Amino acid sequence: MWRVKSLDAIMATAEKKSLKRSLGPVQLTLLGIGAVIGTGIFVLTATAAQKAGPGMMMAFVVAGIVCALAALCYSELASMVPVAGSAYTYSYAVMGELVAWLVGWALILEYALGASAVAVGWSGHIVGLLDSIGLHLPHALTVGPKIEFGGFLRGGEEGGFMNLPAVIVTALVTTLLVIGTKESAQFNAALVAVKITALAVFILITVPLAFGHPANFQPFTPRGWGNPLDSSGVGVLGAAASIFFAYVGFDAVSTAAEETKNPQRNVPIGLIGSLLICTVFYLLVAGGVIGAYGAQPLLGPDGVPFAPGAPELYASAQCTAEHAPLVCSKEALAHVAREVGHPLLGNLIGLAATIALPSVVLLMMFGQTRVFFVMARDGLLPKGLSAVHSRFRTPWVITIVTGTVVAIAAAFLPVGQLADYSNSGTLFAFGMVSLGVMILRFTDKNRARPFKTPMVFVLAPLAIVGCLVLFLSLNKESKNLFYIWTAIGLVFYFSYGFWRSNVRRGFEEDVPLDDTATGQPPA
Ligand code: ALA
Repeated sequence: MWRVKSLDAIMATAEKKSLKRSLGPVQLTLLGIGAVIGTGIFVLTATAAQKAGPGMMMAFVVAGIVCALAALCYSELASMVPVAGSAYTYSYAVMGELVAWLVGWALILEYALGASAVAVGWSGHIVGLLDSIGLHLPHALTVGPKIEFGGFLRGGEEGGFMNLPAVIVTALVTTLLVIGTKESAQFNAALVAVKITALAVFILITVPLAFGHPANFQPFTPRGWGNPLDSSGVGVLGAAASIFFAYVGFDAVSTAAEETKNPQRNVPIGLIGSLLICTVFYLLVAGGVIGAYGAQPLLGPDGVPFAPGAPELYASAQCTAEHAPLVCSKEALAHVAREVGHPLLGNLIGLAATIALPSVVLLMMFGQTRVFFVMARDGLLPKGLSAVHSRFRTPWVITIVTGTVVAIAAAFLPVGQLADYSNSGTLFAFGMVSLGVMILRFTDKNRARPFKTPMVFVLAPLAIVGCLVLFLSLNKESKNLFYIWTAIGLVFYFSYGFWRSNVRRGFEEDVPLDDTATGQPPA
């Protein structure tokens, strides 16, 4: 289980294989921005406010710093090993199969549940838009049922049954992915423009107002900084652990390395470029939200703040009244714009999110299918999953499996909880990548590093500590789900992957897959 897949073998398999190299640096940065700006900023701003009040600005900074540190580590590995599979592939080469498996397993939380979270965020916007034109969908079909299960599954609302819009968008995206990557990337570029425009409009209408309301920034940290050791999941660190979701997705760039032209140069540009652009936008948006509208947490009847996204919060008198506070909204930015005197622009921001969020679902599901694809190619998951469609050249079986998982989670769980589950997997993967980059500096000193993480022995440990602190700052449901998920993964590995692994069986290149990839039956 400690066997590694050699870097040379990884590169050789990639050379031979099957996905088209079609992405350049601009497309790749757009891929990054397309994957990053989404539900986090458009929706979870409300969750962050309930956890930290105006202190959520600090949460954006903390989460952004942790992501930037992880991105620097990612870039070194992505430029050295420019193949599909991102954190999973790197871990296989550096820390061995068991760690790689656990990372790949955690990436299912990141990508699949992340895609579900964004699909639910999309649902909030389409429901809001339809409401604004007088079309009210039945409540039961817009939220999941109230769930409280064993301390690791929590969510839903009174009277909810399933989130139908979220299921529909997932089905549409799955279809696009089966049709093909190239089309998807071009589609993505147009939608990135829509998102950037919406955020820019939001900043233009709210930031000037913010200067007139300095009192909205007081008290700045009504729930303190939070304590990673008490599992409450609130305060600035609790908000950072959730809002971290707003930055996730830049690693989709490295996941697409195998489909990138000149990946040695273009992958680091795509990763770091997209992260920088997003951070600037987020801080301006957060400042605008707080200053123009206010972002204080909502207190329950007992004077204690509601749990973010709790059924009681949505049922409270303040949330059911008109002009509800930010923390009640499932379409935070559209809501704030409407409430500060721009109903039309608010609806347009909602429309922009409705148009653009499916691209985030698409990118996260794209990441998931590529990770699954490589894991199946390596023999850790059943081979049949990695079948490539003869006409579209896409891993269609795995895409449909992924779509089904994403749709089920989106149907029944709320956005905030899904995002937190997703973050638990992402933080684990980022931590492992940051560890891997240091190990590789010792074990493979001489290999060319087109991008070198600066001050790696300072920045990589900081990235690891940052990931750990954010992980511990998640609420207890998310941490418990992560532990249970990991335990299931271990059982699966020792009963399947351990025995079926290509590396164990002594062939590092997968000949049958290359045959499948060309659409020909294996010889
Ligand atoms: N960062 C992406 C989002 O916020 C996943 O939707």
